[in-house]
Formats: sequence, structure tokens, C-alpha cells
Amino acid sequence: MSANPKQAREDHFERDMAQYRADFPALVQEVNGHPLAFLDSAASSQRAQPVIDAVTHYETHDHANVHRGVHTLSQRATESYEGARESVQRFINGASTREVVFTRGTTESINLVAQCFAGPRLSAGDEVLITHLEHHANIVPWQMLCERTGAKLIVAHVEDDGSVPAENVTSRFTDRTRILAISAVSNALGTVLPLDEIIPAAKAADITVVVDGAQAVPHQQVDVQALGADFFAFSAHKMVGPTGIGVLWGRETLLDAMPPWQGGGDMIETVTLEKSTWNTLPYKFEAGTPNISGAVGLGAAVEYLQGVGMDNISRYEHLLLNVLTEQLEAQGDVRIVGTAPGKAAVVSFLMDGVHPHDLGTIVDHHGVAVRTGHHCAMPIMQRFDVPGTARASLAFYNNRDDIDALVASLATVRKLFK
Ligand code: C6P
Repeated sequence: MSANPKQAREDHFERDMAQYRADFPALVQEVNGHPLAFLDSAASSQRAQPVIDAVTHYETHDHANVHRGVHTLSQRATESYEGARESVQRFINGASTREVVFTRGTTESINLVAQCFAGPRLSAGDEVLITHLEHHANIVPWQMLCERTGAKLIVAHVEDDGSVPAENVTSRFTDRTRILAISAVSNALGTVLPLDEIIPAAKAADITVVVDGAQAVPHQQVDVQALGADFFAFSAHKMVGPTGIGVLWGRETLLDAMPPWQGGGDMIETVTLEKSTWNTLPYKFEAGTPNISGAVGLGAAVEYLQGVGMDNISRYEHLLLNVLTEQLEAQGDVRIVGTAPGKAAVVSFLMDGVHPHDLGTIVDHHGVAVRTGHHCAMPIMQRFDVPGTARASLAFYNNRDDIDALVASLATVRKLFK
């Protein structure tokens, strides 16, 4: 225990946060004869036990189709599904559950906006603005749309340290900019984008703002009303929830004015052989039997995260991020790619003379899980002229031992390859 009161408080906080690791059963195992050090949460986080329990309870006792049956199980399933929507609405401070559309994840959410909102509104010569660090999910749907409509894809510059000052984005606004599609946090570099400056400027210029929130929601409190964007997309599996479920939050007036996404059951109000009319929000965008157990898991995930406290998660992950960054910087032969101030819990790095895939394979032999490659963000890899990186990404269930395990395994990489 430190004599310095501030340090003592930090130590106490760190010990408090350490208790949550026990809620993640997958972390309690050996991989290749070593305790697992899971540093790949940006790709997909581990599941919290309360999430696993909620899904198991639903699957064991309550499963039936939703919105369709008068029988008890269907009502229970509907209550669980809609209860999850309410939990999500509270979690992101949406104005109403009508604004919370369940999708398969961030990718589907962005495609939905591109096709149903932007598609009917864009004409040749209009502009869609993105940044150079976007994930493919926030590039490709816009490229496809531009191809179809004749609109142009404009790309805001990313600085050498991976930062994106607001000016880099706002200076690209023209009177043809219709859509700004932008990440809140970069999955490849960890850059946190200054959306609090960018979004008001975009709204003042009458630009529709679509935020890829996949890497923001797991790490910081998100308030969609305060943020002021028009659409916000995220995935459950990056925030201790299940795969195959995510959210598109959108302003009710915009969602209401959009045509449906897919046709089928549940998204209709009436159907005759001549014509169909659409259900109310958000069901208009949820055709077919949805991922009910996924929604239950997502609901449990947001309740769990709120129990831990998003501010605590942010604070603890920053503490770990500082430790990880310092330790990697101390290696001498390691270069961090993306050093923007105020980063989130992602560190992309290269070791001199070692291909990232080789590094990833060797550290795995030591039980350390990192992602290697282009991280589904090839343009930003091209921007930095690297084929890919190794990426260690943190969650609040990590600890200093995980970081020590990574650093120790780098010594073996060095021995084998240099
Ligand atoms: N990034 C990563 O390892 P989906 O696959 O739809 O749940 O999320 C796509 C996505 C969109 N935007 C950002 C910023 C993301 O990080 C991701 C997913 C993972 O970085 C898997 S490629």
C-alpha cells in the first residue's frame, strides 16, 4: 500500500475492479499450458456469467416466438425481448424504445441506414464523408451506395499519430455533403474522435450524421441524445453480450420516414395480395423471427455493464492502457501505431523485423490472445504503409498480469525471430 493518498485510492480502485474478472468463466483456463491472457476484446469480448445465465434461463424456460402468441411462453418471450429493448434504451439514453432497432450488429445497422435512409436521398454529385480510419463496415456500404447513385465518397485525413482533429473533418464539408459516417473510436488505432466538436458542426451544415459506435459503447458512457447524431450503431458481442445481435439507434422522425429494410412477418400492419402496410417503429425494421435469446443476452449485458459502471470501466481501462503503453514503449524494438492523445483501450504495434502474424502465433503459444492483420481497416493500414499490426485490446476484466504475460511472450518472439 502506498503512503501517497492519491496512489492509495488508485490501488484501492484497481483492487475493486479486479473482482469483475471472476464473472468471466472463459478467462479461467489455460491455453497452450499458460494462463489465458485475453487481449482481443476489440474483436469480441468475453461473456459475463450473468449474460450466460440470462440466455440459458430464457432458452431453458421461456422460449417461444415473440409478438405472435397469446400463450404464456410467447408472452414471457415477448416481455424478455421488449424488456431488453428498454434496457438498451436506458443504457444509451434514447428518447424512446421506438428508436431502438435490433439488428445483427454494427455492420447490418450501417447497411440499413445506407440502403433505407441514404439510398433514396442521394443523387449524382452528392457527397458522403468518412474518415481514413473507418472499419470496412463504415466504408464498403457507402462505396456500394455511391456506385449505385453516382454520389462521391470523400475521405477526411488522419494525422501521423492517428488523431483526427475536428478541422480535418469539418474542412471537408461542402454544400453537397449529405452524410457524415464516422467512428466514435477506431478499432485499429484506438483513436477517440472529437465527435462533440464534429457533430454540432455537421448538424449546423444540415448533414446527417451516422456514428459507428462499435468500439465506443463497451468503453465509455454513451448518451445518444447528448451526442446529437442521427444514427448510432453498435454490436452486443463487443460489450460482454452475444454475437448476432446489435442495435441501430436512430431519430424517430428519420426512422419513421424510411422505407422498410426487409419484407416479411412482423414488419407489416396489413397484407393483401395487392398491397402491404407497415408496422410501427421499431418493428418495421425487424422482419421475421428475431434473435430473441441474443436480445435477452444484450439486455443482460447492458444491465451488467451498468452495475459495474461505465465511468469505472473507462477509468480502469485507461489505467491499464497507460501500463500497457509504457511497457511496450520500453521494449525498444516495438513501435506503436496510433499514439493520439486520449486514446481508448486499443494498442496496435509492430516489432522490428517480425511479421505481425508470426508475433501473434508465438504469443499464442504463451496463452496470449492478440489480433494480428489489418483489423478490417485496410485503408488505415495503407495510410501508415504497414501490411498490418499486432493489436492488444483491453477490457475491464483484464489486469496487469495479462500485460506482463504479453511482454514476457515478446521476449520469446525476439529470441526466435531476431
Ligand atoms: N471490429 C475488430 O476486430 P460487427 O462485425 O458488425 O459486429 O462490427 C463491425 C465493426 C464496425 N465498426 C468497428 C469500429 C468495429 O471495430 C467493428 C468490428 C472487430 O476490430 C472485428 S473486424
